[in-house]
Amino acid sequence: MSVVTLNEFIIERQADFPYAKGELTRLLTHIGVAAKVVNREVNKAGLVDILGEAGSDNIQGEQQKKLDVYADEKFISSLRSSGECCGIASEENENVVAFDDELAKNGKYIVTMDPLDGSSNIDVNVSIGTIFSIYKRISSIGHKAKIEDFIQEGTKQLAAGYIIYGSSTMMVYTTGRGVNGFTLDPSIGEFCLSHPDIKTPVSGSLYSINEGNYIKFPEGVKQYLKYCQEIDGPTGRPYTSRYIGSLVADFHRNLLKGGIFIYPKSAGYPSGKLRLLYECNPMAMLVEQAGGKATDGRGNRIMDIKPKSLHQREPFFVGSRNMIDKAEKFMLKYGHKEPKL
Ligand code: P6P
Repeated sequence: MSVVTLNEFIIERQADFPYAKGELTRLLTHIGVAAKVVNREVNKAGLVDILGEAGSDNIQGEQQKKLDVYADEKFISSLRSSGECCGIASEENENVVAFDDELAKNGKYIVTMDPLDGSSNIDVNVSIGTIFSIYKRISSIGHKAKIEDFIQEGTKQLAAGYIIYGSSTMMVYTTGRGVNGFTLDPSIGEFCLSHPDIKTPVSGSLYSINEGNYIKFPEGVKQYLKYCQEIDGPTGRPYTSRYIGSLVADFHRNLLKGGIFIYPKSAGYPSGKLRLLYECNPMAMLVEQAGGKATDGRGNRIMDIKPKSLHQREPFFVGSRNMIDKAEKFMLKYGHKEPKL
């Protein structure tokens, strides 16, 4: 079977976007380049620990950057040089990064991203990831990006995706015409199409949630967990609990195998923990394109939520359609309010 590289695939699909005239193509290509650079450093992370803690000087005497700061800088510089992106909202930066060079100010797109999600897992060699969304800017071209360019509903996303730095490194993305996965072949330094047209099973038998927070969960979540753990062979229960604590890794496994991931609001996180703009919305676009569902546990579609701020958190229920519907029924019946502890 002939290998299709990410760049070949993006160009082949460019025809889907006649209006984009190759701009979206260039953006996605630059994201792919930055992903390869970050992948190289993530794979060396263990060595850095041997040679010195992050934040100290490495053997070249250079100041060793924390990997998430490093990833943030790499993606920002790659997107800036694409000439298509006028600004970035990143988990690593309190405010938007609005580019002020002429080339970038003429960019028609903005990117929201978590450059290295789950980075606390690096020093224990657990999979981590980069998550991104691409939107058309609202403010006028030729000027610096403005906050209104970034606080758009998830339904306005033109593209969304993630890179998972795991047992292999993959880039999974959608431009609204299905979901495709590409595995990095280190021998040629290219992402190659390995998972064409990903569809997530309508039902699954995996549930992913941090059960350590059980006492802080709303009653609806507690009752749904009991449902998952009951013995009922015909429905495949008890389900299997699988929780890595790295969103990209938990999401990727459930996307391929079927399952539900829940980070609900709780007494500890009254609005949930995950960020709407650069964690929930991109994953919501991907899962819907793959036939799944993403809600806030109160019957609201994640992508319909109008953001109020850059780093806004939302409760997050994402995965196989039938499992989300069942969880929402428990939330409706038993309540989604977090307990007062
Ligand atoms: P907890 C990682 O810090 C992260 O942002 C997501 O990748 C992950 O799903 C979640 O937090 C894990 O949170 O509270 O279970 O450790």
